[in-house]
This record gives sequence, C-alpha cells and structure tokens, in this order.
Amino acid sequence: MATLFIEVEIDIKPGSYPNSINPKSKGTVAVAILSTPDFDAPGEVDKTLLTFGQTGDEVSLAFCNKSAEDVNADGLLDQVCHFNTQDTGFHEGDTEGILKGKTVDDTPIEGRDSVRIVN
Ligand SMILES: [Ca+2]
Ligand SMILES: [Ca+2]
Repeated sequence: MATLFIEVEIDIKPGSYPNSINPKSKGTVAVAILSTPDFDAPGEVDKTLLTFGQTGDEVSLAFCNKSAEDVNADGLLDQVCHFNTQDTGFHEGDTEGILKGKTVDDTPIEGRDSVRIVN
C-alpha cells in the first residue's frame, strides 16, 4: 500500500521568484506552507517536525513564525517557517526544494517548489 500523505502547496521565499538559494549562505530560507479551503496550514501543520531541502529529509528547521500571515493574498492565513540554508543540502544544478512534515494528527505532508541555486 502506498504511503498516504497530504500534498501541500508551498512557496519557497514567499513573495519572490525565482527562488534563488545560495547554499553557502549562513542565513535561513523562508518557506510558506499555503492554506487552501480544505487545509488550514497554521492550525494543522506540526511546526516542530518539518524538514526541508534537496530531498525533503534534511533536518534544517530554524523556527516557524508564531503568527500566521497571508503571503499570497488569497484571504487564507499561511504558515511561514525558516530553515538553515547550510543544512538544506542544496547543490549547484538543483531545481527543486522539498518540504516534509506531519499534521498535528500525524498525517504526513509534502510540498515542492522550484529553486535556483546561486553562488
Ligand atoms: Ca517564491
Ligand atoms: Ca494565503
């Protein structure tokens, strides 16, 4: 049986595109988990278990914002979390970033967005 998970929409570097990431940066990358009419990201995502990077399994979480914000102006509040860039495992040529986690009731979630790796 296939693993069931909720596919979530994410926006790496909310508000900017392309999603340029410098793997050598000592900073963090913001990733927004977007809400839909069926999915309340701030309420449903377990904010302690998120992993993000080249494969989605990288333990890179720095912190999640305590207050929700609507990053894509669709009227639904979204959850923004920050990940330590140097722990994300991105390399030159990578084109996709993957976020994995769980909901508070233990259903796996996964989301993908494009990245552009820069030096
Ligand atoms: Ca973006
Ligand atoms: Ca929104």
